Amino acid sequence: MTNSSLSDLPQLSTTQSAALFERAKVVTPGGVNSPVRAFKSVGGVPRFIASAQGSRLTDVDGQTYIDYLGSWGPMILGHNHPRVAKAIAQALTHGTSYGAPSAGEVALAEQVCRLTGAQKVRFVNSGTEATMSALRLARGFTGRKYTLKFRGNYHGHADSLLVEAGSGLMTHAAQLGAAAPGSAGVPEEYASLTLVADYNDADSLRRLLNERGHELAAIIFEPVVGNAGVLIPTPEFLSALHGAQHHGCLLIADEVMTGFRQALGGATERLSLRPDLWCWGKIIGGGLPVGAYGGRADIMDVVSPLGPVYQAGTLSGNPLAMAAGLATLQQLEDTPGVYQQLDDYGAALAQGLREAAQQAGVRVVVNQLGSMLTVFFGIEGDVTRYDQAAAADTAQFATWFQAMLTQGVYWAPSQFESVFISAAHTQADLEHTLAAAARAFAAVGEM
Ligand code: KE4
Repeated sequence: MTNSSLSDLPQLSTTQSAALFERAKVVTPGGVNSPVRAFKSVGGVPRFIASAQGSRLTDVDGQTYIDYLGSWGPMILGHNHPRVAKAIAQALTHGTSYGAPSAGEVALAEQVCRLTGAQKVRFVNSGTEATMSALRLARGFTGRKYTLKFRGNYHGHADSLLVEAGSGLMTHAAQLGAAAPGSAGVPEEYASLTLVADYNDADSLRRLLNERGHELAAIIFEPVVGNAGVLIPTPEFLSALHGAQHHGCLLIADEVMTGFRQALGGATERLSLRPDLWCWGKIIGGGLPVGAYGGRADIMDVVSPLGPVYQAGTLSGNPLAMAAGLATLQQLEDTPGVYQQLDDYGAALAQGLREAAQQAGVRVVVNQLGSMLTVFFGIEGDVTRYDQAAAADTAQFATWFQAMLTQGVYWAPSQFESVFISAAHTQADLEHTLAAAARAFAAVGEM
């Protein structure tokens, strides 16, 4: 295989995407409804998507891509899975929203409790709503006001959580050369109630718990970090995390990304976690807007209308979204070996990428667990902590991303994100991806 620089790679038409992007920028900040979609850290024209099927996206210029975004996680079955599409279509014949309880909410809540070990669940409309509500609940249940998160973990955009967060904030901070990712508009009074520690630093966590554990309402964490790029927890760190419970501090597993992805029971099952509360999103809605929080009944019963912690939502438990989420979880449960298939693809992709990068003389670290994976550029050794991930070469990543995109592979458009493999990805997809990666690494090698 002759290696080629970027200039030798196919040049795709982006005429329609560019035209839509210009229109969008007139009426929407940055032309997008979520910052990372604007391609600011990787450059070029963000692709406006016309349709999606299985492992493929097709943009408005007719270009089709192997999709490793999967809508940032929800599409674990692949796009437009027939069982999910049929469930939504059937629900639609009964209307779209009632503002009153319906059977689908009960069925999905029962399914989530059965698969995760949660005793009670409350549905909301996004992962952000789930984490925001879970933290309020933890404060209300414990009567304590401080919470703790980890540098580079992202839990959505609630004010108190936009403190040294990952995902788009980390991407944006890297572009600005900022010392720590945060957001304007969050009063320091709010931020001061959120303590920040280093992920995978068990000693510092234990010290902090000994000093301030009695003040903490909760620790919230990503069981497998996706929002600094993928960081895999060490057993020692997970043990130190559970030590929080000895201080009366609740443990909140933010499984918005890992829930029903790392295993049917989420990272909790895969890593034998024992949280007091969980947060879910993405897969739980099967591509429609659903978030949820849940856990111990004695804690959940503090939520209105039973208890004094208020939380509400017009579209919570939406019948179409419940149908999509239930069909997705049922399909995952009814597909023997699906998680082994995802793990096998992830491992083969990771190893193939390492070999292709080595062949091109490009230094990368590939972190992969199950169907989540990140290629960190310009570094070597282990990447288990935020500061190691933050040192990655974002310019090399951007070159690689564009070289992959132009070869029909849609990777996550940021160095500090995970990709998401679906059950619809095939051996042919893997082979095409690795062939494209070899050419993309060659382009990086010529930078
Ligand atoms: P949403 O409010 O975006 O549904 O969920 C927030 C959230 C909470 N917790 C975790 C662990 C998450 O990963 C997320 C959202 N993930 C990002 C991707 N890194 C969503 C993509 C985006 O912001 O556009």
